[in-house]
Amino acid sequence: MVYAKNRVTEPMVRAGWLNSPRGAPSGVRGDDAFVAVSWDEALDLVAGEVARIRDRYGNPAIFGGSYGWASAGRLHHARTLLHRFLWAAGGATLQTTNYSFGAAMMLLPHVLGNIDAVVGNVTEWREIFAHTERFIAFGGLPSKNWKVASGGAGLHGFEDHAANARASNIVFTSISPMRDDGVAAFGASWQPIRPGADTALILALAHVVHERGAVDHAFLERYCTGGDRFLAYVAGRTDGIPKSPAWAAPLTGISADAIVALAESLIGKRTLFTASWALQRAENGEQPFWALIALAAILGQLGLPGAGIGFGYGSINSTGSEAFRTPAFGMPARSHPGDLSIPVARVADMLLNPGGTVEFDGQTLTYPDVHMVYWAGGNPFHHHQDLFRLRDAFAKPDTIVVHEPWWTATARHADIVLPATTPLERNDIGGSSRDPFLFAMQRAIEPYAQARNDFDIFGALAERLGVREAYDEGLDEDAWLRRMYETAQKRLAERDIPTPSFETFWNEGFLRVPVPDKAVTPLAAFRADPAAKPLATPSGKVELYSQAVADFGYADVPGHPFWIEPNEWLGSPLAARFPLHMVSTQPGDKLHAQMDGSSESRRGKVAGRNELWMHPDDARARNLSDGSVVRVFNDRGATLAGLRISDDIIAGVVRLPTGTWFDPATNGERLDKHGNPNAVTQDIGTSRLGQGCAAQSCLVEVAAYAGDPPPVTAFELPF
Ligand SMILES: Nc1nc2c(c(=O)[nH]1)N[C@H]1C(S)=C(S)[C@@H](COP(=O)(O)OP(=O)(O)OC[C@H]3O[C@@H](n4cnc5c(=O)[nH]c(N)nc54)[C@H](O)[C@@H]3O)O[C@H]1N2
Ligand SMILES: Nc1nc2c(c(=O)[nH]1)N[C@H]1C(S)=C(S)[C@@H](COP(=O)(O)OP(=O)(O)OC[C@H]3O[C@@H](n4cnc5c(=O)[nH]c(N)nc54)[C@H](O)[C@@H]3O)O[C@H]1N2
Ligand SMILES: [Mo]
Repeated sequence: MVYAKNRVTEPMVRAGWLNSPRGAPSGVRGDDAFVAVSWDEALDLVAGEVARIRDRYGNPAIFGGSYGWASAGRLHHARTLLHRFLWAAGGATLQTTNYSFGAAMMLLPHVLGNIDAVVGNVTEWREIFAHTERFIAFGGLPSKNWKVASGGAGLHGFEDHAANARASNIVFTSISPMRDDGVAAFGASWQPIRPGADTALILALAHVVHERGAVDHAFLERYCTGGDRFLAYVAGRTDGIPKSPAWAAPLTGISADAIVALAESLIGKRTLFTASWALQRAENGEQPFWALIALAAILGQLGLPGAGIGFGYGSINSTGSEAFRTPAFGMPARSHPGDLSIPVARVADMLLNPGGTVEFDGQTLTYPDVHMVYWAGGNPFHHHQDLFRLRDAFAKPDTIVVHEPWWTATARHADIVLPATTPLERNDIGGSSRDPFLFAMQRAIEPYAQARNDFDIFGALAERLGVREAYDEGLDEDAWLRRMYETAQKRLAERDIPTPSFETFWNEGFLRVPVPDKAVTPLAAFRADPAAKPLATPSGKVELYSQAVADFGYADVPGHPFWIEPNEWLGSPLAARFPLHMVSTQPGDKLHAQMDGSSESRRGKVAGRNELWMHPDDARARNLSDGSVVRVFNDRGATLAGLRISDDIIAGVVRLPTGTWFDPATNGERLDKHGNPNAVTQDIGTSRLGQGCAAQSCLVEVAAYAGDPPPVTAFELPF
């Protein structure tokens, strides 16, 4: 991929933009020629636009949110560097929360006082194997997700944990529309469920626990607010609808008997509940997480070793690993106190509605009038929802700048594309806090063609704007790497962990943080003494009823866990026209859309396109054959995928992973030729509270593609 023909080899400027006066209409983005310019000319153009927009419209008119993972190395983390540069240049509009668990990030502080339950500070596997009797995984435990951690994964625990699980007496249950390989590896049983229906199931489980007289009232009294209100709702006393197994059965597609049996199997057992982050990347995604906390609470499980709640065991590497607290820090990102941050997934709304407002966790934010978009280290034309709407949004700003190693769809929708290096072309340090390794990422080759490090590109821009000192403090790559390492040494020394010299670390290639002696049991201190160790919620307790949330007055997030039907799911009227629920999971063979053009990623394609999983009954009903090209569509657009027929997915649900490079037709049709799920997903927030990415709530229909499908051009050069 370093030498791929679709590398960006030199600074490129869109012809329409280059030939128009700055700020004037400049033709169509995403379908225009590009012209090569020298680095000096490119840097002058970018610095000139930052200065022009800032002086004419103010810093908020520059959008530098730039969501995306970029690369593992912590120094050359493009998004961080962009934020530092824009901070030095006076500020910008940014993005807050993330696509991964944005809804949980806003909800959990109201319920548990912080976001520990979702960022990995959860029950460790060693505690699970010592204490747990029931492990209930909403969304399963797919091994593919364990390959990945932001900052890099060094310790891969899936096989060990799975082997320990099979050898243990713990009963593992996966509740998911899909069977995944973790089900077999962990010896789990698979309970299929309709997507988007988890809250109904959880409420029904609570109903059975309540009916059986198994509610731990002493726990609710001492540690929670609102236990009574929640139980009154579950019993149907507030709305006349008991959330019984019979009520949940048609919503979830699970028989009432199976719900009763599952609930009874939990009573009196040390139970750990988890949900994959995917559950909350959906309309009302806050609710299944809040409801699961409530279920763990009424069973009295929070704060016990091996029990309670922890999100994301099936979502990312090192959830449940020991608390290594590996200090992997790059250059600190900076922002000004006045910089507005929009909820991350509201980017298209912002561009399309300058001066419009958005409700967000009790606040009302006003969208700025953005004239310049700057992206480095992310691929919104892969990651955002309803990409044809994003394309409309990207038509609006005066100027769009992108740094990329490759000609992604985002680069193609920019005006100025600057060629960035890959990790093989620079020195860096990688690592992440729940993984024991800090690793030296040594440069293997010289920068390819005219590629430059983001670090140096921003340095040159900062120089032109007279703010270089603020940006890099006069330090070069080597000096920053040494400073990062010294910071890590200091943090580890505070914990009496000795470290080798920088030279030794660099030559050996890694440093390994030892396993902490004792596991940390989440909420144990609170459970031991709630008065002395209150939670950081208004009541100091677990809030099963939140007055703060209720006071927001949001119908889509009432004051306690609530079943709210999504607009798009198999139970909605729209299912008459689009009868299949599409889930878009993380891809198994890559990190998001990175290096989709590589041979490894292409090997996984079906008919040269992203793979669509479909149940045999659904394929038969549509006369579709395995390996054929199909059209996945709804009112927002269409995308072409390759069909894979499988009974690892339930009927009525299809799966189209993320990670495929968006390849829109150039004739104006809302058609993606390559199978990116975001050609058809909805661009809505999870709720007014979280405003997270709601990609999983999406109905589609699938049909055979009649005639010769158009060729995929995503990996070709756009000129
Ligand atoms: N439908 C649907 N959509 C989703 C999701 C879903 O579940 N369903 N999941 C969402 C989630 S959780 C996430 S995290 C996002 C992921 O979305 P992104 O994080 O945007 O995806 P990546 O493909 O990792 O994008 C990183 C880009 O940075 C580039 N890059 C790598 N290294 C460097 C570098 O050093 N410098 C520069 N300048 N560029 C570099 C890569 O080539 C790549 O194009 O997708 C979201 N989108
Ligand atoms: N290989 C690989 N691993 C990755 C990534 C990658 O790009 N590649 N990306 C990483 C990132 S950034 C993130 S945020 C995490 C995301 O981690 P997750 O959000 O956990 O990952 P997904 O694969 O989207 O979904 C996990 C499971 O949830 C199930 N699911 C979907 N909808 C529902 C539902 O409504 N109910 C129930 N019960 N189950 C449902 C799906 O069947 C799927 O098996 O993955 C990380 N891991
Ligand atoms: Mo993510």
